[in-house]
Amino acid sequence: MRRVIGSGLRWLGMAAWLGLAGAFGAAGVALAQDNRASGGVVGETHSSLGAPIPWGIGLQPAGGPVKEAIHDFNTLVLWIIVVITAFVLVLLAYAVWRYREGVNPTPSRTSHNTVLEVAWTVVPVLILLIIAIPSFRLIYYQDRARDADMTINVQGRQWYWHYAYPDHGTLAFDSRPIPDDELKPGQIRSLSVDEPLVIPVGATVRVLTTGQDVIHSFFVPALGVQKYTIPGRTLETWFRADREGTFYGQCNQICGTNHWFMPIEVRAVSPERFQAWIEEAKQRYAQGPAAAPALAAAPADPGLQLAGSRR
Ligand SMILES: [Cu+2]
Repeated sequence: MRRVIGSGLRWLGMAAWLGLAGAFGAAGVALAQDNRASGGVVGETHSSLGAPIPWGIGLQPAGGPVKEAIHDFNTLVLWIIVVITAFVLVLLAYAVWRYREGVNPTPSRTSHNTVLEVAWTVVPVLILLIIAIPSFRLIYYQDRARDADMTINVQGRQWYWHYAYPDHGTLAFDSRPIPDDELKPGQIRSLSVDEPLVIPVGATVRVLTTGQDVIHSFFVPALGVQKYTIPGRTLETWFRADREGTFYGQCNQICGTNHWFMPIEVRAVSPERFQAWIEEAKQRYAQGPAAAPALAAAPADPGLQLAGSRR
């Protein structure tokens, strides 16, 4: 009788674990769908596409081709993980059930099986190959823009961002977050900035990053861009926004006390609006000969000069 109760309890325990796993899985899928749905709606308003949302799970909606490629790769790996996890779960459940003490009192003492051992070595190698090939392809895709329409220099500084548009003369400016008590409706705390990075929709933007003091990292999830900004070095990457919208990001390299003070706001606008902004920005940021140009004003930074000279 005790044995029956014991085995019953064990089964109950296992059923509970399976139930819990199923519930978590279902919740995860539901939240992922919820996330996608709200991303779509937000995207239509053009106000906060490419921003984190409450209870968001999964990747932010793609704002351009680099992020789409990341989504594809993420989906591939996710499904491989799902299949492996399900396979192991089924195998485990079967072994527990089939070889339980009640039906299998004398266990087999087999310790080697050549076919099995070769299989469980070769199959994981094949799985890694299936992951590695698109992974490398993605890394090289993100690496640099083959035919860039424009270049933006991004410099991480303690603690704000400095952006320069070398294709438009000396146009350069700093970008800082908006204080909590000055936020206007539609602006996001700790993400909205006073001077966003503005880009034209559909343009392939080459991004050259450097750091002025310590290592920062330029990270805009919805555009699929993440690059260190390292003092004395110029790194290259690129992005393109395929639709108008605002894409938020943050410095995601712990860079000091005010690390949180480095949000990124990228605004993708129509080419006409971009031209208008360029003209207006040139006026607004026009500085006296003493203060400008920004590139010449930073002789201690060979990285940025190199970036400027690459035009
Ligand atoms: Cu930083």
